[in-house]
Amino acid sequence: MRTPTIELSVLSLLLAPSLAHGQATTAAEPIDDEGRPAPAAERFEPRLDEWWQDSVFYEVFVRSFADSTTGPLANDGVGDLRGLIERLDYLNDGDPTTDDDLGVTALWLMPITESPSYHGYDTTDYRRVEPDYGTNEDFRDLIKACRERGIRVTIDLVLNHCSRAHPWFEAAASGDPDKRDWFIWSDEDPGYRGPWNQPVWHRADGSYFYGCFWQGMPDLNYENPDVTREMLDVVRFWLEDMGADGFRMDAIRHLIEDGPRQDNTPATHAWLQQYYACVKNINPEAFSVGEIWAPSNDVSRYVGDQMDLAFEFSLSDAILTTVNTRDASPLRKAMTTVNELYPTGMYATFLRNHDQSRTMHVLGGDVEAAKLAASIQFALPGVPFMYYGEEIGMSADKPDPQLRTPMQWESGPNVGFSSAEPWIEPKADAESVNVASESSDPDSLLSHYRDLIRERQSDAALRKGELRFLETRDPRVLAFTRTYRDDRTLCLFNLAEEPVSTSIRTDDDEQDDTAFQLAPRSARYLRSAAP
Ligand SMILES: [Ca+2]
Ligand SMILES: [Ca+2]
Ligand SMILES: [Ca+2]
Repeated sequence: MRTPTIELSVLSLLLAPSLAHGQATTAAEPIDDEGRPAPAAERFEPRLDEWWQDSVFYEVFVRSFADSTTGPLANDGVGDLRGLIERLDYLNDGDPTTDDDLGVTALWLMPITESPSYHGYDTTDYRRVEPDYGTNEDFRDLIKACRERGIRVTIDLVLNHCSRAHPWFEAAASGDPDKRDWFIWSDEDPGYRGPWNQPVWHRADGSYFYGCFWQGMPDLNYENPDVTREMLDVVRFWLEDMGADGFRMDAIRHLIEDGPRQDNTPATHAWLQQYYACVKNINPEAFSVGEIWAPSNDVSRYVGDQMDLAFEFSLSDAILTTVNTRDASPLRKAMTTVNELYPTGMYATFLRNHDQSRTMHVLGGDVEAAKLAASIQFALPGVPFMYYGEEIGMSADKPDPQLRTPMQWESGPNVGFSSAEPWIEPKADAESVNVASESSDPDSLLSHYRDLIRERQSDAALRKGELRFLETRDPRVLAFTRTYRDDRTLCLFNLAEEPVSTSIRTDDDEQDDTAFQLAPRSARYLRSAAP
């Protein structure tokens, strides 16, 4: 095994005061036999007072959210930061007395830095806003507008790889000795393939470079302290100079390879521990959520000293499976595992993201099923994330660009997204599935999401409470309590398409079951004082 070459001396200026902060280092951590940190529940207590524990996040693909109506990028069929600012009142108008806004309190912007691709996951400049989206000044204006509404802003940070057209890689490929070792080279083709059997070694002029995802995205070499120093300064730049509140960390299980072992390596965990200390030293309130698309047992090892939260992919699949099969057991099984591996709430819940078929597609176009899935997600522990358009029930399947089509603001050819022809054709269901028609309909999915978000934001037990499953003796009924200090909320879900009568022992101290009548495909949150 190669030794991690992250040199503390390189980072010492950035890191030194973080030891006083208390989150940076833990001596003598439990380590598994592969040299990895133990799951977070074995190492950390819950941190329920952090701001993200009270947040609802909304994932925005800027290119498809809203085209601006004034300014240099207006009406060109491409979404931009000014367009997003114009639509912020839809997300949260900052006025607690109105309830016709969605009520989200934080954004995750998919990559916004300069890139030759439509999606932006291959940047050519880590410090410059993509010109299609605006300028760095536009980003600062977005931050200001969001602050006024109580919205935090996190951005996608893609550390693992950049664009093959990045000047760093072009210099490296041409043999520039300053940049050659910023990437990973081999004179011969090492011959092995990647974690999903993809080719990872790509030919460039007489040698081979490593690119985990594809030949257009070379991996950066995080065993080179110059790369580490540069990228930690990128982190500092976005937090300090640009005013971002944190990062959604793309593909972090792939950061540092150990030959053919290419994910979840001990060196990756060690690097991220240094990253985390650096971030908290810059700003103790700065936030990191990790994308580790892997089983819960692997994901949980990143939380607490590398990431604040990580996306719980297994749990998201289990929510949708439970709704589709009308059977509570997949969700119970996944959530029991999650409870064992993470401190309460230290993961991110979601239904689908920009890489996955949309929820409405997975649920066969059933609006009541989509409401139920959202009701389950917002009743679970963990910080909820939602992907743009999910709240109105946009439906889409792969390929990826179809998952990222224009936000459907209204009916009509350009769906209210732009006055010009959009960069990609909007989905045909925009005629009926759109913000304008659902806003005024109290039975719409959008109204349901607005209510759910307000319910959660007004109930500390739903946000922070420990979860305990209740026995229902009926697989069609999902029941659990959430308890936080003196508050308890009983959450009941009828997964079936017919009314269900059920009796549930809501507390061990009680002598008798309580009878409940549950409407078809329904959710109920019942608040009480903790016993
Ligand atoms: Ca535009
Ligand atoms: Ca409001
Ligand atoms: Ca890598």
